[in-house]
Amino acid sequence: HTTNPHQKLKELLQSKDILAVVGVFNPISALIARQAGFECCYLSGAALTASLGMPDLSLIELNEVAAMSTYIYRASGLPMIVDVDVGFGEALNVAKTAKTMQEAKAAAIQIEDQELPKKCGHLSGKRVVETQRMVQKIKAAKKVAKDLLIVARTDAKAVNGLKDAIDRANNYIEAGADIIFPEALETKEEFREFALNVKVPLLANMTEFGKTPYISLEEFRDLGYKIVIFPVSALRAANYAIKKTFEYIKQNGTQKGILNQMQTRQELYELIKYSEYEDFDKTIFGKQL
Ligand code: PYR
Repeated sequence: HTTNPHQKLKELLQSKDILAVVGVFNPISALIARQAGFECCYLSGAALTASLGMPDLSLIELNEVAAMSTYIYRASGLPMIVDVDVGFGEALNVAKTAKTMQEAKAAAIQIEDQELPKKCGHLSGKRVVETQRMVQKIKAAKKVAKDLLIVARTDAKAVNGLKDAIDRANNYIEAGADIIFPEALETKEEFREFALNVKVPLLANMTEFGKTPYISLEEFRDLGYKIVIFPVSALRAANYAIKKTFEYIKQNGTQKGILNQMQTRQELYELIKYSEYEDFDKTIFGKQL
C-alpha cells in the first residue's frame, strides 16, 4: 500500500461530497467492504467488543484495538476510522493512544467525551466529561500524531441538549479536531441545526435500532454531513447468518440444504486472493503449491 492511510482519507474527503463508511470488526469484513466498492471503513468499538463477546463498556484495551487495526489494514489497504472510545485515559494516555494508532495504520481516530464507563451512544444514562478534559485530550492527540485525523465525538446532546453539543463541538475544533461526530441526534432538524453551527466536516452515525431515525445518504448530504457510518450492520448481519446456519445444522445434521446461502470455496478464494499467493510462490520455487 503506497500512500499512507491518512493521506488517502484526506483525498477521499476532498474528492467526495459524501462518504459512506461501513463498520468492520476483522480483516475479512474489510475485504468484503472493499469488494462491495467501499473506499474507507470504520473499526467500530461496539462491533469489535461484541465480536470478543463483551458489551460496549470500554472493556477493550488499546493494544487489542491497535492489533486489529494493523491486521485490517494489512489485509485490505483501506483507510480506516478507528473508534478508540474515550482514548483509554486522560490526555497523557490519549497521546500514547494516538501515536500507537498512527503506527497501527489508522487514518483517523474517534475520541468521545463520555465519562468511564462509557456506554453505547444510543443508550440512556450517559455522562459526559467537562469540556476542558476533552479539549486536553484532543490537543494531546494532535500534538503527537501529525499523520492522523481526529474525529471528536460528542455525546452531550442526550445529556445536556443540542446547544451544549454545538458549544462543545466548537471548542473541540479550536483544540484541533478535524471532524466532528454529534452522537445520537434524534431528528433531521437537530442534524440540520448542528450542521449550521459547526463548520468542519461532520460525521453522522446511521446505526440500527438506535435513537436516530433512518436517514439516507443523500438526505445526510443535504443536511450538511460529509461522512455517514454504518458501524454495526456487518456484525449484526453476520451474526444472524451464523445463527441460522448453526441452527440448520443442529436440526438437520447436514448443511446440504443451505449451500446456496453460503459463500462458495471459489468466492472465498477470490476474496482472499488465493491465486495471487500461489503465483507469488511459483515465482520463487517455480512450481505449484
Ligand atoms: C461504535 O460503533 O462503537 C461507535 O462508536 C459508533
